[in-house]
Order: sequence, then structure tokens, then C-alpha cells
Amino acid sequence: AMLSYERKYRVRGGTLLGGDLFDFWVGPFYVGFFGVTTIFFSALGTALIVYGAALQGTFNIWLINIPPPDLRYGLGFAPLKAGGLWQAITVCAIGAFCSWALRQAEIARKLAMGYHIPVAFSVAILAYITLVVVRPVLMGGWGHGFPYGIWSHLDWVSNVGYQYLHFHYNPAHMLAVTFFFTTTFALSLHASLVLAALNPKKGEPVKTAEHENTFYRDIIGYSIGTLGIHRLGLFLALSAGFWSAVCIVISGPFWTRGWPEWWGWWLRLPIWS
Ligand code: BCL
Ligand code: UQ1
Repeated sequence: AMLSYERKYRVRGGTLLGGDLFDFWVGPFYVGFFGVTTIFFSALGTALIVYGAALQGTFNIWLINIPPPDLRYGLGFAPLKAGGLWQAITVCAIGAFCSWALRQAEIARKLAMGYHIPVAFSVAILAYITLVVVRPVLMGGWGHGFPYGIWSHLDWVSNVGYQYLHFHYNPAHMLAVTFFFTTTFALSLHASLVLAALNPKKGEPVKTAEHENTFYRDIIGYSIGTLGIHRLGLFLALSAGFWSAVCIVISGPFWTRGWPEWWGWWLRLPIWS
């Protein structure tokens, strides 16, 4: 099932590795060297998770939990059934996520597009690697990684949050949260504007970008433009992921006390202290 115009986009080359070897499609999907590595790491990682669930004795999707090693293993290898599984799954996850980003890059090259998509996904990968590699290494133990489980990772977030007394006082967390909320706000403004322009009264022609600009100039005196809103959206979204990575990597390696106390620098300013 190939669309009529699709054939001309199925161009050869642009691969980063493997040359022509995996340069083909299976149905609608491009394969490529990194498609193969994505499948490999995802399949192995998933199998290890299923094995971990079997060891744990539950297949209840909410309760499956694959915890990182105990802190006494430090940064060493742990026995398979005592955190080693978590370590192997982490390797598979990083392998799969990076393969996916590189596959995005190869497809972007084929289509002679910019690298915006793999760059954006890399920021999400950065946040994940910060949680399971960078911070645990800086803190001296894989036990600082988060457990793989729907319920258990939420418990981890709550526990780690309260270790710093009140995580809302973490300044980078404030920025990350604000960027997440602003991202959804900007996307809702954009989506509603586009749908409004594309859904005129019955019999009326579809409205153009000029109408979109005019709407925002009339209501707030400014329009960022059709290209601008997408640049703003990308900036907001990447900033949300970036400041998330910062907020967790400074918790422990940089600041070990409660986050409310960090704001002491503000209270100690000479103007009012
Ligand atoms: Mg907090 C973190 C918001 C209250 C403690 N908190 C975060 C951030 C985010 C946030 C800014 C998590 C997003 C993130 O990292 O994205 N917190 C937030 C909000 C509130 C809040 C909005 C609120 O009160 C309204 N937090 C609190 C309270 C504390 C608290 C006060 C607990 C008591 N918060 C913490 C702690 C942490 C956070 C501790 C963090 O560690 C976390 C953070 O910053 O982590 C970096 C980044 C995105 C990712 C990590 C996803 C990566 C995705 C990967 C690359 C791809 C996955 C593919 C997938 C497996 C494929 C599936 C298969 C398909 C279905 C086919
Ligand atoms: C906007 O100005 C604009 O340009 C016409 C869009 O493009 C379609 C938009 O989607 C939005 C949401 C705006 C308004 C945004 C700001 C930041 C003023």
C-alpha cells in the first residue's frame, strides 16, 4: 500500500552506516542499519523485562517492577537477579533510543531535510540518560537510577522528591515545569488557531495565514507568524526536557539539603539581611 506520490521519496543513500546493505523498505517502513539495531535492542530489552516480571511473580502491568541494584554494589556489575537485569535493560534502552535517533537522522538525510527531529528526540534521550547514567555515576551507585515499573517509578519520584524536602523549590524544576505548561499552552493556541482557520462556515472558503496573523494582531497586538509559532514550540519543548535533566542532576551531586534552604542566598542578600 504505497501512496501515488510516495515512490519518488523512496530514494537510495543518505545512510550513516552499512551503505546499501539495509537500504530498503519493508511495507511502509524504512529498515536501515539502525532499524535493525532498534529492533534488536527493543526485542532483547522487552524479553528481559518479561523475564524480570516472571522472576517477580506478577504480570500485572501496574505492579511489574525491575529495580536497580542495591547501593552496596556501587558502580559495579550486579548479579542478574539483584539489579543486573536493570543494568542490562538500561543498556538495551539506551541502544534502542540512540538507534531510533540515528534512524531519524538517516531518513532526514534521504529526504534532504534538516536534523531537527533527531535533535529534538536527543533531548528526551538526554533527560533519560541523565536519570539512569549521569546522576548515578556522579552519586557513586547504580542504585540511584529509577526502577522500571509503572507504579514503582512514581514511588521513586515521590521518595526522591521528599529527600530534598520540597522539590517545588528546586529552581531548575520550576523552569522545567513552567516550560512543560507553556508548551501545552502554545500548542493549544496553535492547534485551535489552525483548526479555526480551516473550518469556516459552510460555503465559506478556508481562511489563510493572513487571517491567522490578523486574529492575533487584533486580540493582543502581536502575531509571531506561522513559522515563528513552530520555532517557539520547539524551543519551549526542548527547554522543558533540558531543564528537567538539569533539575535532577543538581539534586544530590550539587545540592544535598532541602531545596527550600537553597533560597537562603536570596534571604541573605545584603539589601535586606
Ligand atoms: Mg516533578 C521530574 C514535573 C511535582 C519530584 N517533574 C519532573 C520532570 C517534570 C516534572 C519537569 C519529569 C519530566 C521529564 O523529565 O521529562 N513535578 C512536575 C510537575 C509537578 C511536579 C508538573 C506538579 O506538582 C504539578 N515533582 C513534583 C513533586 C516532587 C517531584 C513536588 C515529588 C514529591 N520531579 C521530582 C523528581 C523528578 C521530577 C524526583 C525527576 O527525576 C523528573 C526529572 O526531571 O527527570 C529528568 C523528560 C523526559 C523523559 C525522561 C522521557 C524520555 C523518553 C525516552 C527517551 C523514550 C521512551 C520511549 C518509550 C519507552 C517507548 C515506548 C514504546 C512505544 C509506546 C511504542
Ligand atoms: C501566531 O501568531 C501565529 O501566527 C499566525 C500562529 O501561526 C499559525 C499561531 O499558531 C499562534 C498561536 C500565534 C500566536 C502566538 C503568540 C506567541 C503571539
